[in-house]
Amino acid sequence: MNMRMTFRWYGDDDPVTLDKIEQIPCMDGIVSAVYDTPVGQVWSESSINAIKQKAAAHHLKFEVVESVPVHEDIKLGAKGADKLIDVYKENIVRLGKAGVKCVCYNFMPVFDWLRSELKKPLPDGSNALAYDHKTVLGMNPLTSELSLPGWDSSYTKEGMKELLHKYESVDEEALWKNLTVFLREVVPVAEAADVKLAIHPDDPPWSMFGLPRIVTNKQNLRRLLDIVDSPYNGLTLCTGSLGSDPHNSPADMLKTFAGRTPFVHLRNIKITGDHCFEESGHISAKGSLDMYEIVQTLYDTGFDGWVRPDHGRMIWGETGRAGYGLYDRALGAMYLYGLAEAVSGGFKKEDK
Ligand code: DNO
Repeated sequence: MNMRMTFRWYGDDDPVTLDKIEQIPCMDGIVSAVYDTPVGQVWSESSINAIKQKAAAHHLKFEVVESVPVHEDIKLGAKGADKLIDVYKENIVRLGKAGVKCVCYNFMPVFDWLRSELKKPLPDGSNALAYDHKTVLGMNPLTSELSLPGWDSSYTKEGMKELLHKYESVDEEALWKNLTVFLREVVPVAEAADVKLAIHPDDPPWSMFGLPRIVTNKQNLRRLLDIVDSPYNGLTLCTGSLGSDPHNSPADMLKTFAGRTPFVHLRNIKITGDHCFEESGHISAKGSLDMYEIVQTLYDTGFDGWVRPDHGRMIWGETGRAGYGLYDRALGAMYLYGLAEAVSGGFKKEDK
């Protein structure tokens, strides 16, 4: 197994700085993105290279981008989508030139990941992200004051209304069609640029606000990978996103889609009811997923790619970007690294 441990870094505005990330013992690199350019525009080579240089100054690689966002007009199959797909291709080419090897993206209409609570108090005095389906069903996306990292904060109320209206005519099959167009265009460019595309599942993996969601279960992941049968059309297997539906087994998916999964988000969730969960830290004992089994599967299938700890709780009084503090993610990284060391039969000096 060649499991490279990475850590998400949100750029210069991130309170979790690179010098801190560097001190987490197992870190190979950062996962980041260009944040100074609106969705649908070409990323400047200088912005891309600046991330690479800043990471290198802290002995960290920059091989994974999360995310190159897909413009809504591509997901909608709207007029002008072809031009936006060309921009996407150009970004892949530029990233490949700068040494990026994997690009994570998602195909969720309008919203990226969604939670009903950003700071749910846990019994130990920490707090975590949580999702309660009833609460979400009661939310009005036009007036919601929730703001999450990953959401496009540039929506105005009017813009959001218009966008939701446009999706009224896009059902699941239409979304599949638009994803097919996108993949058939972009995957050959990714192959030539030696950049693995890795789609992130829908989080949570069910539909809400009447919007279609299709990257949700094993059957649909298979369908997606078959659209273009290439290792460059791959998955970001997010154990927490898929695992919040008890019908999904992340370990089984890792086994089934071995060789097509360049990037894995290793996070746990605790299912607290029907379509309800909280993010209780990484270790198996605190959540519903068996993280040992998951890392064991990576080992058994000869995983060769990048992983990262994902959302952490806020502990030790830390404040900051919900889910993306330093402390609990660092604990998660060490735990995962420990599991990997154990399943692979112990640390070998040549692994250093
Ligand atoms: C949330 C993240 C997502 C993810 C995107 C990928 O914490 O896992 O925002 O980055 O969905 O495009």
